[in-house]
Amino acid sequence: MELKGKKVVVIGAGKSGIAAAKLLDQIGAQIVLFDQNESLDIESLIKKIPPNTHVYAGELPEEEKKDAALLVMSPGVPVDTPLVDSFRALDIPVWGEIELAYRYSKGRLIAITGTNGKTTTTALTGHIMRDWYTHAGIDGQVYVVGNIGDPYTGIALQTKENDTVVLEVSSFQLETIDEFHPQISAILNITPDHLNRHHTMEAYTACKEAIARNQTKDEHCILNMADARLKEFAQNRCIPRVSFFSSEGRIDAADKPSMNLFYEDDHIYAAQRSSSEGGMGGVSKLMDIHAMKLLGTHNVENVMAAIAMCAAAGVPMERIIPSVCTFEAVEHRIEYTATVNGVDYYNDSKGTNPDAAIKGIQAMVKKTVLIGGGYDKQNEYDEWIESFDGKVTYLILIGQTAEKIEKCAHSHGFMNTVMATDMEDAVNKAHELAKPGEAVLLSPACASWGMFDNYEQRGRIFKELVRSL
Ligand code: UMA
Repeated sequence: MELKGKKVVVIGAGKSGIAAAKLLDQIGAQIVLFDQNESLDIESLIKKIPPNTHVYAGELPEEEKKDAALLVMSPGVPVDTPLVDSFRALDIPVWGEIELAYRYSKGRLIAITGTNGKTTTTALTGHIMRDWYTHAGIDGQVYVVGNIGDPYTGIALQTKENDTVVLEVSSFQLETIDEFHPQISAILNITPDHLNRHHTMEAYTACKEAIARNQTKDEHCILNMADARLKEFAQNRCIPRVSFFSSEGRIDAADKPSMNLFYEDDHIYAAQRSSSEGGMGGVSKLMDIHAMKLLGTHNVENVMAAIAMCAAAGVPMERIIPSVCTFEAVEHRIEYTATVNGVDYYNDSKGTNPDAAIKGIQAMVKKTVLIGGGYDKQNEYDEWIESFDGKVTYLILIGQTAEKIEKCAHSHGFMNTVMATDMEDAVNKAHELAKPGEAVLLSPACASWGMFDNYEQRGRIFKELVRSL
């Protein structure tokens, strides 16, 4: 679609909407930027967007719709609303921000979705690809964008044929794609999430599966075999070649160039056969999981998915594995911080709800002093406490939820709770209680609000305090 000189309405004036407006300005479209928040700070918004943009907050005048050529949606804006219906009724196409970016980008596209693990897998895949570009002297760039933080539209026009875009894609973004077509895709897992937006598990699953919708049979889709929904997808609807990964032991070989990966006895293995040979195919040991800096089985899955994607992109295995070993956890996700007096400190400030915090505990291999508590989102903490399973020696509590969590811990027979006044007090108490050979984990199971601006600030303060012990 030629957009030069045409009017394009963009909904949502957050990161995606602003980046989309800039792209549209560069291709010569007339931009209408609309945000439903009537108290939006228009003065500060105007400084960030192209000068000729028509900006509206609260209500969009009817006349702005009539001659529009396209509606571009920010991911956080739902699509099943009367406003979006009114554009559709006028036969105006509706694209998500990633569809717009896709239409204007060049080079290889690797796209990653899933309920959990997307950000780590995207960052790791980008890290391996960047190492490979440097090592092989490839004259091109590797961009790591999308739901991970920087919008895809922000870099689309800069991309060249030799570049690789590694894109984290959420279900919100996949809801409004049309021709979006990665050469390599991955769906890491599908468990209930965002059902307030997608309403049913079927609709949510369909959004995730859409990542591979436009792929051809010679392209690649990486799927988690331990996820029954994804196994069924592979059998019945997935068009591209499938490479499976599994953290539940040995799986059959895949026909080259696909490659199945599995995790057994602390090692990651690849299983592959050439179709002309037939038979069982060869199994090769790729790496000992202790050589990687990420912790937890969920991270072994993320690593296997990244290995499969990079192998599909043509990166030799002898380059992939060393890059996996140098990759550090994404900030605030079970991020190794320091070792002080033989005690390892980890920052999992992103553990903002009990489910995420359970993953943090599961990832610990040593006895652990846990720091938790924070803003009260009315969650229940029983399952979190039950997951301590003899591994947590002390639970140090901060914030609004401290007493509620203490009561819950005591009701489950976990009595080693310690109250702290703030993060500094918590870190000092952890320092006193943890013995050499043990670990200290900040994984609060609560939001940070009330004590900190956001989880990032909470994590950074924790790290500064640990480093100054
Ligand atoms: N708005 C409306 N109407 C609505 C909802 C929002 O007008 O019904 C307006 C808001 O007033 C606000 C703007 O839209 O001004 C915000 O747009 P947005 O919610 O799409 O957020 P962006 O700032 O554009 O950030 C988005 C992603 N946010 C969401 O999907 C909610 C970011 O993912 C992503 O990093 C960024 O684009 C760049 O690609 C965040 C996220 O929470 C991290 N993602 C969810 C997740 O990971 O679970 C999916």
